[in-house]
Amino acid sequence: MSWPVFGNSLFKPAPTASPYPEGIMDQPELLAEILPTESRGLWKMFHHPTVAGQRMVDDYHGIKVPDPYAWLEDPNSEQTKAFVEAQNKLTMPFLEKCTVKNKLKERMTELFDYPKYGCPCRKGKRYFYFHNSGLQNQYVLYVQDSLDGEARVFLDPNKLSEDGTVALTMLAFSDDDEYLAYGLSKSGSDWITIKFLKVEGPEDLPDTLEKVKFSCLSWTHDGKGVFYNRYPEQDGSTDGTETTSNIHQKLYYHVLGTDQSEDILCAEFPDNPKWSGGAKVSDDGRYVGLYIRDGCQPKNQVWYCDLHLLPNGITGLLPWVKLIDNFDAEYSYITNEGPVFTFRTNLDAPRYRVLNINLEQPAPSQWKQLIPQHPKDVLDWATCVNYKYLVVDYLKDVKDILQLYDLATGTFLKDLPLDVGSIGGYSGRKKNTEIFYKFTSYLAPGIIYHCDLMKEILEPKVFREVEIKGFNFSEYQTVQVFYSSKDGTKIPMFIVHKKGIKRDGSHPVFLHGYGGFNHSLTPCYNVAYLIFVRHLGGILAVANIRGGGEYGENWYQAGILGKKQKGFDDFQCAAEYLIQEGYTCKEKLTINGGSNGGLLVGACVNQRPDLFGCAVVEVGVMDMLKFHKYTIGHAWTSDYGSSDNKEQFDWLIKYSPLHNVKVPEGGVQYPAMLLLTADHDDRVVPLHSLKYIATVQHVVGRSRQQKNPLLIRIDTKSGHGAGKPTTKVIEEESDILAFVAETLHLDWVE
Ligand code: X98
Repeated sequence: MSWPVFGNSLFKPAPTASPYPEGIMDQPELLAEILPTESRGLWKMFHHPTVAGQRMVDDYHGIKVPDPYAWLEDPNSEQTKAFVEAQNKLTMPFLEKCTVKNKLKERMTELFDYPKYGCPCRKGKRYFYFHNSGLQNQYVLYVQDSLDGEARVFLDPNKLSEDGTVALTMLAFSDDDEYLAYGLSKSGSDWITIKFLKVEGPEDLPDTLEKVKFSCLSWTHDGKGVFYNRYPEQDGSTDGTETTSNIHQKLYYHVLGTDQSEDILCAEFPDNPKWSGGAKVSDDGRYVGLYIRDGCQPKNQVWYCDLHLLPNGITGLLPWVKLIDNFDAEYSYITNEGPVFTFRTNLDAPRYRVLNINLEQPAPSQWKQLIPQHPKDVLDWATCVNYKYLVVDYLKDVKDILQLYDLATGTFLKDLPLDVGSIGGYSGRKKNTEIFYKFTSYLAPGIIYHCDLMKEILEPKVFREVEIKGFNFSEYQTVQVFYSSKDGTKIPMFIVHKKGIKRDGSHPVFLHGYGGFNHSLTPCYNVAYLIFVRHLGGILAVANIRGGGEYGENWYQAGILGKKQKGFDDFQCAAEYLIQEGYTCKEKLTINGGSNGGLLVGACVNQRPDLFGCAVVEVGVMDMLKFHKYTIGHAWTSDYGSSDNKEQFDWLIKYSPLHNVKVPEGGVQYPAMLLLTADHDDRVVPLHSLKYIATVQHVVGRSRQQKNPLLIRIDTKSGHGAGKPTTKVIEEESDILAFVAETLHLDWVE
């Protein structure tokens, strides 16, 4: 039996020697001819390369599903390399020749060039903070002896590569603040190398830890060493270009001054290869907690070990005590007072609450609630400061609220002032008497507040405010609307636009979404969004669709697994709302998302090609039948399910972007599409985008009605997004907006 969506039309005759893109690869001179020679309009004569499919068919529960571009799953094959080259040879000149590309890049560079600061963090007698002077590829770590003292460069990742592709991705100071362990990632990969510094000096230490990924980094308070996670040796490369599944992660302890080969294995889960367990040494240094995850769901087990009960220190697998030995709920460590541990949990509380568990009376009946679940708002995070306070962040209709509570009693003490937007940074530790927090929003690059908790009157003061020259924020506004989705559910959406616009359906809209993994899209500053609004006369819309964490676990559960379509409906209804309300028309509407949001955009294009003028898919998950086979993809089955299960296969095949590409009826075109991926994306491996573009170009691109371009941009020395150097961000964002402007015929507004 074959799945009805697939006829044999996907197959071309099986290639004899090489399944290269035909035509283009055989006749390089043709390439010059088919590329646009003038900037606007000529792309309508554009031909996508035809790519040979192979007669690969997979069998899922008795259902035959063709996979003609399975050969693109090998990143190292000559065929795949040739495919990537051929696609880039089409896309890059197209993007270069877009009318407004140069203006976009120039303005993007100008607006990125402002001093950016992270929150200072007190470490012993010093303060540390991240700072980017404007266009530096990576933030630099600075140190100062007092808040108004001279700032000195402490660690500058820009010195570690010519092109800024080495990024500092994690930091952990020892309890006495004498040592620093830090993680470096190359070319955007999730793989990390951990290095060490003596803070005084600073002085580089020889210790180097490799094969580290998805790791904790936590010092024992004796300063002897750190807990971290690593994966076993694997065949082939370990640089982020491989697709090998990440399983059997283990927890190790590294003693400073020793070789990694001597590291002590502290926890492993041989019967549960997908589990991952990060360790955290408690605030008082007495215990080490093991927080075990199975996938990406907001649920974990909690094991612990009393380090005082190890007469010879850490010498092998730790004698773990299982405090929580099931995945019924999530327990995030906040702090502990002796054996009384304070957790943020969603146990019987989909909007989360704070709970005390005494290790000496661990039965659930003995657990004590410290802060109850809020009737509406989501308790997003909580942390301890000045020994006696809890700083608690709530999400209220997708905006952050910051409050202070008493740790001993759970009593509410006061609100910490915050404008309408998000917390874009926080620092403060139990043993510190002060906190810093950063406010950000679509029209606010960042205000850092400082609050000394030793003062009688707790009054946060503005510590640093960023000023952007040459942009008048007062001409713009952000509104939040609540529109109805297909089933009547009200969905929040932020809309950012110039004040006083007429709702005459004429404005270009850039509609962004994510909708998964309990992740909330709260308002934050984004230069590219601003440029779209200011110089392309556009409107930014961010829809907080189901599957995200915006209203807690219920909102998340309402848009995952068998209900994934709900999030797609929400997004399509956002588009319809924006059209109905006169913000835009479908010809001027771009949809965009990355990662799980790329899946969202891919699924929506297949389902409603008529509704959008342009679609930009960044690092998307496009093959829903095979995603779990590559790198950390197995962890996403908690959101998606897996094609290995018949019922879940039935959900996935219905919306998988790769498996639902078809020529629309009634002369409708696919919107102009730009896909983006990168060679070191080991979070969502590039094969998703490569197979999808091959399919969409073959099935849709060859149809007579399809005039809109269907392109892919494949970057090098780049990954899923984290640690991307500023140069690459500017180039990529300019390319995206150039593509949108070119394909939707948007003029530059001076
Ligand atoms: C992930 O895949 C998260 C990946 N990941 C981590 C870390 N730990 C993990 C433990 C188990 C499984 C995955 C883990 O990043 C981690 C630990 C310590 C420090 C830093 C990281 N995510 C999903 C993703 O990237 C959604 C958000 C997180 N996706 C890509 C989902 C679909 C597309």
